[in-house]
Amino acid sequence: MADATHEASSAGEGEAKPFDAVVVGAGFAGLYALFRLRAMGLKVKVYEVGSEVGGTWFWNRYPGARCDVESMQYSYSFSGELEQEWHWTERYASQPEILSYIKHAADRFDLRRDVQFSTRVVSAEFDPQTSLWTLETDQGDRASARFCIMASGCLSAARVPEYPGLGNFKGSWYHTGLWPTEGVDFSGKRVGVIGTGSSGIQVIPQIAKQAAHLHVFQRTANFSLPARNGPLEPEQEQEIKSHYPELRKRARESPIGVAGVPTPTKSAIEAVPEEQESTYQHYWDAGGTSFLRAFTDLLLNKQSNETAAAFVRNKIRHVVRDPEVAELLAPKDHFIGTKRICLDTGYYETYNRDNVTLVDVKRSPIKEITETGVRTEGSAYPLDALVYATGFDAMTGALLNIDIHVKNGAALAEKWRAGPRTSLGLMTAGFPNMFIVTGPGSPSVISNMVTSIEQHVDWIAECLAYLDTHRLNRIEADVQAEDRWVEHVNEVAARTLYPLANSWYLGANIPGKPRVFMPYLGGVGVYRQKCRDVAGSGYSGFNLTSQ
Ligand code: FAD
Ligand code: N01
Repeated sequence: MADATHEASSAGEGEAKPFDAVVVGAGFAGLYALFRLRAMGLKVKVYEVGSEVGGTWFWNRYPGARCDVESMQYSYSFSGELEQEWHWTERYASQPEILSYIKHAADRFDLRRDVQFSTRVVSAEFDPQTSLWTLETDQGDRASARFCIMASGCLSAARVPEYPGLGNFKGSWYHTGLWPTEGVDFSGKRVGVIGTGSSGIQVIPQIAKQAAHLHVFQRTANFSLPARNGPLEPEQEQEIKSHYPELRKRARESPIGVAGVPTPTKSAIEAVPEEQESTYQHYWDAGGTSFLRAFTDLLLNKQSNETAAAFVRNKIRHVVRDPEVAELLAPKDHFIGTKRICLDTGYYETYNRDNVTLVDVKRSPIKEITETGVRTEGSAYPLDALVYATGFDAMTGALLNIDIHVKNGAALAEKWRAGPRTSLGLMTAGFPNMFIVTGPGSPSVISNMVTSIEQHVDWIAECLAYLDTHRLNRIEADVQAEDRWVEHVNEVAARTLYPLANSWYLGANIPGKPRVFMPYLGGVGVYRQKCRDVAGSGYSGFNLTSQ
């Protein structure tokens, strides 16, 4: 690899520290990028806002937080030793366990020494003259490098809605995605939770156990399936560990980056009602998101989808004793699975508690946050603590929070004004040598993200090695190839029911955000092959120069 020593960039003031690559973020993606690029002999610097590694699992410390891809698969596959030595205690690990795992990986591979914590990258400028990126941080650092790797996360820009009076609340307030390190004690408190997405659905049962009273402010009911979490049986762990490489290979070639999910063979509407019922019951009892793979066309055909949705609604009605509350909790405004499906432990049962009240803020919207609590169109709710489980500016938020631009040229925010445009979700035309890990246009959030992260980082690392071998200095997505990819992503999405929902997948959760379906739905295995073909052809669709 080229020597990292070069002239300081002209962006801003002062000498920029020289590196081969600068990585933004120290979650699963940034840490693996550091590991992989360092192993190639590159001088790498990582900047991370948080004071620790972990990304998602550093920030989302709310009670009840856990993964919904089984831990034996929601984990790194790049090191056989790491796979064998780590012991997961539950089917779906809790946030503290996942964070311990990531910390362990960081220590085991001595990654921390190249990570600068508590530092936010605020700008990234590409200089076409020198072919260098210069990144500036809120701590006054300046670093320059040939390659800029954005591992800033798809769900890392936490969002609180802009309610009038937001700052007036005299009680304490929290966002699930920015949870205090020291934890929160809700004992004896009147608590409000706004939001019933995956985070709300996980945190609500836990807060309900502590609070004197919990008000849940629900705008849209979400479908949730039982996780059926439990201890990971030692035999099962051993069985997986003895076949890990094959399991990982199947995961990489599968539709969603998870091995062992049965391939459905029949459309739901081809099955008679008894068969539908018994099939859904089977998946319901097994727990997990495989429910959506019970039939071939649940995410393609409205009529088929309705059979699954009706099954889940009936389960809700069966669990929740108050029929009015059950009806409010039973989603009717979107197709099941078209908003990210939730997994829960005792969520619907929580509404049978005397200390929990569901407030329908679709019918009676939140008007303002007051000094004492929440005021809706119809009522005032006095609260001691308020929890925003209101989600993220997903997929583009963290990227666009950085002023990414070309010196005297285009800015990413301008280019993406009408929505993100990428080639393979990995690069965006006009911004040479900048790679995005699990960017919009890649399977990312529709998949087991650790599988997708490893695939992206491997692709990037191999690309950098290729440039080096061929004495090339720059790679940039070709505009026409990018247009074709964007079109392809849209076409694939349009064949499904996904774009019909007001989901964060298409930016619908952020007022004013352009509605573009962001993840690639073609499948992890298919996508992987496409990336491989591009690399194998000498990076067709990308312009490589020695400039
Ligand atoms: P992150 O983990 O988000 O890391 C990005 C890091 O970049 C953050 O630490 C952030 O602080 C840092 N950063 C951002 N901007 C800057 C900046 N300007 N300067 C410096 N640092 C910056 N996915 C699954 O596949 N399965 C699951 O079960 C699952 N569960 C989830 C549960 C929760 C509660 C959430 C919120 C997400 C979950 N996800 C899950 C998605 C999860 O985000 C990914 O699986 C994965 O952890 C992402 O890793 P990452 O490194 O790409 O991003
Ligand atoms: O965020 P969300 P999340 N007034 O956007 C409501 C991953 N994750 O943090 O639907 C009132 O899904 C909003 O209502 P509506 C996973 O990928 C995984 O829960 O917009 N309500 C919704 O109910 C997930 O999808 C796990 O009407 C408002 C909620 O807030 C992603 O992270 C756990 C509102 C936001 O739901 C995000 O999940 C946690 C307003 N103005 C997270 N604005 C696992 O289990 C928003 N809401 C693996």
